[in-house]
Amino acid sequence: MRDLDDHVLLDYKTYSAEDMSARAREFYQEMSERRTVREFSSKPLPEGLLDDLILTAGTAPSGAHKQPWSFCVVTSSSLKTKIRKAAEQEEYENYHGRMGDRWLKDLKNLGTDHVKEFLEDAPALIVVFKRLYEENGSETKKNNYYVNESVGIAVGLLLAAIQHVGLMAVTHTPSPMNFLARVLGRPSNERAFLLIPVGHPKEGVRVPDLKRKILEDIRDNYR
Ligand code: IYR
Repeated sequence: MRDLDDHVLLDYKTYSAEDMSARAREFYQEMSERRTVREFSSKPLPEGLLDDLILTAGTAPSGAHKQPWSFCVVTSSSLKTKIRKAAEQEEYENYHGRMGDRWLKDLKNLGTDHVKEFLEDAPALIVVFKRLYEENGSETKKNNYYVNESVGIAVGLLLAAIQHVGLMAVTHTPSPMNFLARVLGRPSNERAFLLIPVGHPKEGVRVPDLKRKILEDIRDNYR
C-alpha cells in the first residue's frame, strides 16, 4: 500500500487477550437483548441524545468515504401524523394484496398489520435517506459507491447505539417509501432507506417469542 504524505499516524487502543474476550462477550450479551418493539410510550427523549446516536451511525465506513446518508429526526406531531397517514395507505395495499399469501404467512407470528400507531406514539422518527449522488455544481452528477451497503452498516451502528442507551426501535419499511422524501421535502439526490421510530417501550409491551440462530448455523470455519 502506498504511504501518502498527508496520512496521519493512527491512534488506537489495544487490549489483552483476556480483556478482548471479556469485552466481546459483554458486547454480545448487550446486543443479544435487543428486540424490535412496535409499541412505544410517548415519554420524551433526553435533549441531544439522538445527536450522539446519529454521530455513532456516521462512524460507519462508506464507499470512497462519501458518507452517503442523511438522518432526519422527526419530532413534530403534525409531520408524524402526515407520515403515519401516508405509511398506512401504502401498508393497507401491502397487507391487502401487494405482499401475497406466502409473505403474509411469514409475518403472521409478528402480529403486524397496516395500522401503525408507533408512527405517532414514538417520541422521534429517524428517517434515513441514502444519497445516490452528490450535487457538484454544474458538473455532471457522480454516483456514490456501494450506497446500500454503506447506509446499511450505518443503520446497524445506529441500532447498536440505540440499544446501548436502553431505547427501543423498529426498522420500518412502508414500501414504496417515496412519500417520505415528499413529506420531508428532501433533495432529489436522496431516496428513503428506512424509517426508524425510536423511544421507550409502552409499559407491559409484549414481543414475539423469537429465537436467534445458534453460532453453528451462522458461522462456518475454514481452517
Ligand atoms: N412493511 C410492513 C410489512 C413487514 C414486512 C416485513 I419483511 C417485516 O419483517 C415486518 C413487516 C410492516 O411494517 O408492517
